[in-house]
Amino acid sequence: MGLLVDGQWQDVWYDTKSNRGRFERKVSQFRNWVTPDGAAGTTGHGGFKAESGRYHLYVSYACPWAHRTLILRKLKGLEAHIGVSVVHWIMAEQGWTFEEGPGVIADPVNRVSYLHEVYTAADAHYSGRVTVPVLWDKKTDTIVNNESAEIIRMFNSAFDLLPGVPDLDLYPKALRADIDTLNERIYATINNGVYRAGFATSQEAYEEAVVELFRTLDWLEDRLATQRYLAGNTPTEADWRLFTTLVRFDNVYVGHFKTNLRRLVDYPNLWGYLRDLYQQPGVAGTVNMQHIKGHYYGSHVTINPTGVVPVGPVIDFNASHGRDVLYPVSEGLG
Ligand SMILES: N[C@@H](CCC(=O)N[C@@H](CS)C(=O)NCC(=O)O)C(=O)O
Repeated sequence: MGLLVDGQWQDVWYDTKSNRGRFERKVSQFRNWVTPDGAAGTTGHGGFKAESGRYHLYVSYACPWAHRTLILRKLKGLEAHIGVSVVHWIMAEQGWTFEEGPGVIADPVNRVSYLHEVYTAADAHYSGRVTVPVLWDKKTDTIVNNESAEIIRMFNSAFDLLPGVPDLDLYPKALRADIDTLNERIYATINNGVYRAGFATSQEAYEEAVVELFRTLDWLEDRLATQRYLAGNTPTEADWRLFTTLVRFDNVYVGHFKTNLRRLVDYPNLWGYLRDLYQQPGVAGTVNMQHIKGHYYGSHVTINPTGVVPVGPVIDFNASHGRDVLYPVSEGLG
């Protein structure tokens, strides 16, 4: 676990001391966009045209942010157009590596052993954290973007003209304001909230994060009593962003990050909703619980010094969810 300083790798843990025990996530630095014609996107410069086989995605199955990009890649039929490499679940002295192991997919593009070498290949003087996901451009040999929220937006629409890409819009114009509002609260209190709880090194910082986290879960539990998905009757980007945290909740966060006021299975609506999303075609294949549990319990030595990974809990994501009562699929299609 570490970071790059002027292109040199240093093995250091997160600094929470300077901020009264609070974990603060740093802003991602590569912010260019792939667009249908190569024009500049929301941030950064242009020059990154959507072309089949041009881009490569680096992910960890363990990471909830990277997991979003894998789901969008799957749902948008981009597997044939964008290659993928998967790091080993243990993030140790050298950060993310491509050490051999079940589920690990080595790097056929830069042929590196460590993810930090991908960052220095893009910028020999890079300073900052070495995070997944990373979207790499094989044509100009650089990182296009390392911010999951932006990568999923590109996947949602930039590649729509390529063959086999389904007509599926997870960020439809009419729902954008709603999705943005949901994302904002869910990011701060749930997606990043579990990390704020788990990485806190003061009681006060931990409790603050846990209270906000469960307040939002309670709010969502009510919302999902009358509607099948967060923004209505079909899943949108907001659902997939929430999903990757929820699917890790009982298996990891409740124990490892101490977010244990309630388990997810104690929320009937959220739990049914999670199973509903898990059972959508293609999604279960993006969930690798061995990498997920192995990563958190095995890599965060400040939290779990023994690295022992718990055996349970027993959770059946395939149990029937009953959510179609709220909005049957047939109605959606008809
Ligand atoms: N804002 C980034 C966050 C990505 C991120 O923090 N990924 C974690 C894994 S879950 C990581 O690679 N951490 C390595 C580190 O912080 O050194 C995004 O959403 O893409």
